[in-house]
Amino acid sequence: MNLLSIGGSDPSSGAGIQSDVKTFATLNAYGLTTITAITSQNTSKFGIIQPVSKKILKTQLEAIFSDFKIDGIKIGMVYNAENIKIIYDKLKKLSVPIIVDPVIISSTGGKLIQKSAIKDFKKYLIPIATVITPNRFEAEFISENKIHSKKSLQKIAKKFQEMGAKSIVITGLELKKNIMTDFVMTENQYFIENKKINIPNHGSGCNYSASMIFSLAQGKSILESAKFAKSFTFDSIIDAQKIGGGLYVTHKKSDEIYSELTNAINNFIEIKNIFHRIPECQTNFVYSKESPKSIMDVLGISGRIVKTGKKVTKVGNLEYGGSKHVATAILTMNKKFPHIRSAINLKLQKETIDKLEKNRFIVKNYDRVKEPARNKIKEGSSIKWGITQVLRDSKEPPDAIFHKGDFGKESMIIIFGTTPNSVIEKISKIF
Ligand code: PXL
Repeated sequence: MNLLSIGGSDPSSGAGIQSDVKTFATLNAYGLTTITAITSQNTSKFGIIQPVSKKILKTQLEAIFSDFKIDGIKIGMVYNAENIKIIYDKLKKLSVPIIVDPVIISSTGGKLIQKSAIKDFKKYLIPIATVITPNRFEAEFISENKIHSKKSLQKIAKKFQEMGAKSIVITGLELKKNIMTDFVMTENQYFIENKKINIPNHGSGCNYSASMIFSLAQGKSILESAKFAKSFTFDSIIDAQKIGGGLYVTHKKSDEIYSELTNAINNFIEIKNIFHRIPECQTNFVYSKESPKSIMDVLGISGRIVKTGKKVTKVGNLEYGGSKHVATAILTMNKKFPHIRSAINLKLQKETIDKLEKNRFIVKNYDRVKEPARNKIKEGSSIKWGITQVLRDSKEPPDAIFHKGDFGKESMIIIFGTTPNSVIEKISKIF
């Protein structure tokens, strides 16, 4: 996925385009940038701003749009009216999600937009916004209204919609003590709440809009994307570091579960002739957090690993909650053997079982035909029932569990391991 950040350069990398590239990388998306202005600032002091020339802004955008397929765009600091018009001109005909983050003042007091540009900001940029993401101050400043009640929030959000923004998220509202609320207005209205974290920081606003464009570009709804962005930003403040002498710089650490599973999936796909092992219902590969509570703690592929002819590819993205069946298998296994956190489902073949046994792996099976009828009705409950049967008298975790199917149900084998790499190691011993 290619995401474009249009904004200012911040040499501390805490905010601006540098921060967005970090956010996109953490999310495993590719980040492209277009610089509107260069600032000199650090974590304690804001220096000066030099906007770029019209020509270099224009040609940066042309360079990007002539070469890359862009899946989503975030607009941050634009600084002046000239820049606004050029950006509008290059973006007005695009049909990708666009987040407009109306940055006005930096956390260290720098003025990130000229007063004279506000009019054009409203005229040109707000109408191209799929979502506009002001914080409380920015919402009040642009709408020229004060937030003092839920009613006034609705009024301001409506005002933004009248200016042309499709949706609005007003972030950072302390409507209740120690709770940070974001107000989301699409066709409907929502409040998203989370604990307040008292870490004065540099970067959280940029983290919010950058992570939200990632989610929108994946085809998620405004509400889902706002929830994702809130949680991402929460983590980025929790993980903030004191890099310099002033404010903490926010940055969400990369998710090791995500990177390890991504690598393992890539390795799996590369195994020679692996298409023979993909079942009709296709394959999922999952990796659970420690002590998972539900499938939402298990990372899996929202689509599947699919075969088309002799080619095997990953369809969909890695998401927590992305798998139901294989995730349920790992949840059931993990309950009894907490160190087992990864699994993959493959086509059941005699050759596979023979090879597993030859390598002295523990292979167990259950009979789906014996599943009580009332259990079968519940979607996804068979796998839980079957694995529970197998584990009832297992002292050690099985490396693989299979069943031979039932009327209309395909047979299947699931290989388990402590990590995706350990699953791949087992597979490489048998294929
Ligand atoms: O967080 C808003 C922001 C955006 N862009 C640049 C910034 C800041 C805040 O400091 O410096 C370049």
